[in-house]
This record gives sequence, C-alpha cells and structure tokens, in this order.
Amino acid sequence: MRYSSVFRYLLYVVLATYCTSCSEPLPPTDLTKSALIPHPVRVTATQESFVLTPSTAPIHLLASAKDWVGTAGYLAETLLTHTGISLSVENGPRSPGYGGVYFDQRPLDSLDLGEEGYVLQIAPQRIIIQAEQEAGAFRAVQTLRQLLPVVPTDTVLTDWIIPTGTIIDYPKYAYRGAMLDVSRHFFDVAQVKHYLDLLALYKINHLHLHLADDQGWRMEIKSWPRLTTHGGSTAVGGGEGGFYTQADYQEIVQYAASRFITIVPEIDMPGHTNAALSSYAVLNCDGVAPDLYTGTKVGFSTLCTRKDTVYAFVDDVVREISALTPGPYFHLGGDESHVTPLADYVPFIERAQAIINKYGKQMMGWEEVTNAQLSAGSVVQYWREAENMQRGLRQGAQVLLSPAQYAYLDMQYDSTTELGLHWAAYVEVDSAYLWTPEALVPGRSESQILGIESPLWTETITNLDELEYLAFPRVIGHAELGWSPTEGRNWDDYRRRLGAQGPLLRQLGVNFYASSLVEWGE
Ligand code: TNX
Repeated sequence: MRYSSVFRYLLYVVLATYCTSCSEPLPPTDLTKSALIPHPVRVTATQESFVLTPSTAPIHLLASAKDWVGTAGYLAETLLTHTGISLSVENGPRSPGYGGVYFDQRPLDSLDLGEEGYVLQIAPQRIIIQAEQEAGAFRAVQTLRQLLPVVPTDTVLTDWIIPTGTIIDYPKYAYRGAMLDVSRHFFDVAQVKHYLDLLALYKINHLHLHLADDQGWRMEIKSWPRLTTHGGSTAVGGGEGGFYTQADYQEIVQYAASRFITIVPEIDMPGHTNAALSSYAVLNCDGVAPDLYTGTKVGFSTLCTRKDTVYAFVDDVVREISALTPGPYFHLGGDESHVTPLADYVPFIERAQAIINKYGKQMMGWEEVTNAQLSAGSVVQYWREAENMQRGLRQGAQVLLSPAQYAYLDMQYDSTTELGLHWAAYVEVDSAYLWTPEALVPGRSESQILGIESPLWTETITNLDELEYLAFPRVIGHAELGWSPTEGRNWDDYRRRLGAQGPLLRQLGVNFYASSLVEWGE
C-alpha cells in the first residue's frame, strides 16, 4: 500500500468512526469536485454525505419504476462487487422517511432529458434516481458507481461516503459508440461482454461489430454455412479464427441490451470480402475461389457486383442478421473497395441499401458510400476524407464521426507503442480528447451529427489485455466528447478527472495505458 492509500484509508477509518460513534454530521464533502466522466450537464452540491453501509435499506423500486428490476439488480450487483455490501431489491409502498436508494420513473418533460437523461438526488438519508426511461436510470447508476470511493482491495470499509447534491444529466449525442473488429482477430462472446461492461461505465450506448473482412467471416449464416466453417477458420497471422453462432450473437445482443447498448452489425461489402469469396466460388467474377488470406493488406477483394447470385447472397445475409438484431442499423461497410470500378460500386451500394431497407433497417456505411444515392435514414461514417462526408451531408444524411487521427483506437500512442498502427497519426491521450465533433462539419446544423464512434481495428492485437491497452483510456475521452456539453471543456480539468479513474480501472483489472500526461490516482 502506498502512503497516499494508507492516508486515505486512515481518513476513512476516522470518518467512519466519527460517523458511527456519534450522531454528529459528517464533515462536508463536495459533489462538484467529484471526478465524473463523462462530466454531467449540471451538478449542485449540498456539502453533506450519504453513507452506504451494510445496514443501508434495500434498493427500492417505487411503483412507477416497478419494471426496472434489471437495472436495480445491476446496481445491487455493482455495489456488491465494489463494496462487498449486499443489498436486496424490493418494490411496493414504503413509509416516508425510509432511507436507501430509490428508483422513480417519472416524466421529466420540463427538463427535456430525453431517453437517457436522469436526475440523481443524493441526500444524507436517501438517494433518488429519477428518469423517464430505464436507460436513463441505468446511466444514473454508472454515475453513482463512479461516486463510490475506491479503496485497496485488502481494506475492509463499512462506511462508503458519497457526497450529497443533485445531478441533472443527459447526452449531447444520441449515438456514442465503439467499434470492435472481430474479423482480423476474433474475440469471443465472453471477451465482447467484458468490453461491453467497461464501455457501459462511461455511458457508451452502441457497439458496432465488424463481423466480416478479408481475413475472417465471424457470423453464422445458416443459408451459406461455409462462410463460417471455411471463411471463419483463420485470422491475421494464420491463427485459428472463430465465429459467432446465431445463438452466440443473440447472447451478445441481449447482454448489450441489459446495459442499454445497441449492437450494430457490419458485414463489409463489396470490398474486404476475401473470406466470403474464398468460401463460395460463385461470388467471384471468374468463378474461382481464392485462398484464405491472413495478411494485412486492404483493398484487393470485391464481390462480383454484376451477378444476381451476389444479390441473393446479400439478401440472405442481411435477412438473417437483421432478424436477430433489434437495433435500427445494418452497417454494410463500403470502404476501400479499390478493385470495384465506381460504375459497379455505386449500383451495388444502392441495391444493397434497398435490401437493408426492405428488412426494416437503416443503412450505415463508411464515408465512401456517399458516392451512391443514399436513402432517407442512411448514416455516413466519416473516417478519413472530409469531402466524402460532405457529399453525404449535402444529401441530407446524418453522420457518425470517427476521424482516424483522433478517434481510431488502433493508432499508436507514440513511436514507442508496441501495438497498433500509425498511418493516420500517433494519438496520445490528449489528442484523442482535444477535438470538437461539431467543428468537423462547418456550416452544417448540429442535428446532422448522429454522434461519434471509436473504432478498434485488430490487425495487431489478439487478446483482451491488448484490447484494453489500446482502448483505455482514449475511449473514455471519446465517451465524454459524445455525452458532455462542449462548453467549458478543458484538458486540465479532464486530465484531473481521468487521473482519478486510475484506481477504479486498476481495481477492475483494466490494462490501460498509463500516459505520462496524466497524474494517475493511487
Ligand atoms: C482502414 S477505416 C480500414 C480498415 C483497417 C484500418 C486500420 C476503414 C474504413 N478501413 O480496414 O483495419 O484502416 O487502421
């Protein structure tokens, strides 16, 4: 134990003794000084404390919130893991003046908090989580979780002090996403769930899965079984690959939903398709199936866009995946189709888009899809060329911002980083944070920005430790850019709050990059 943690521990012991041995109020704590990320919209402090103890009353669902058992259970589970305190969940009427944590579903029209907004009121006697929808209550639980002190694991703490006051909070953008490439290297269901849990802590609400690329097809398609039995059998560097059965995929979708995260499936087309082309000769113009590919080049493969069979294939793939996907989007890739002539690329995107729309989904595509005529509701994902995005904006489309030089989690932090690439930039923790989404679309209404997303391409990583190293802490900064108001944002304040996440990340076992730009808390 370092000196500062010993000191903090002693402070807690003193505070706890002080609190339990007499009825004097605790010394003041200041909610506005809490190191929350994303920074909430409004925080007011009342300079007192709520103390969570083993004798705190059960978590209570008021009648209005009786259906929020999932989120209440999640809170109970989180408190148990973090503090060792086990609280049950109850509902039904309760006498006034009773302590503990309450959930209250209520219209908050006057505050206009939207689907994910919430009000978190912390008083010395009770904590009330109010939201219009359960998603908002779930985001509030993450705020509460970040307010818990982090103590060394060998410390037994019985009194967990939380500063009092009110937080009114809601997101800036509707879509705050992360993307995981499971094609270049496969990440299994348990690994994806682990990533989802970490993303949830920072209020990220979409996980885009890049399910197919040249090196591997990772999603079972019942009508085209060789896509996975053959196309999923390897990975970059020649590893064994892997794939999700449809049941696996549903498990991921459901787990994500319990964290109010929407899964966005991507099947990259017409380029980035070697795994599919190798599985079915018929998808190739020359009718010859190429070998599986385990290198890292891009832009060499294409579906034969003039064959009807290819559209039957696209229809089957989109139909099967859409049927298992409750979210509104189907991502069809569309990037780097360097060997598809533009005259073939454009009609392909338009036909595939029509198929996606037929199965009730909105198309998402990388910025190159703006070469085609987009239908209403299609979303353009910007990654590199502003001009490609501008074409989409002129068509009236919404954009999802993933500028590679700030948002790509596979970029190296600096020239000494062993994992990752650097074709777009070296992206230190400050550059990942210091950009303003709305400045990327000058002259456009902000309503054309759907949100931001942090892609993690996996050519250079094979396991969770490596995934965590590249994603954390940069994705935390992106989460704040997507959630918190731009006004008042500054690096020094963020740096302080990020440093204070260190103990929590360490306690969660996250292998984050401890950038020397940040003073990490003990
Ligand atoms: C570009 S970004 C790609 C990916 C690579 C990535 C590596 C995009 C739409 N395409 O295929 O994995 O660079 O950084």
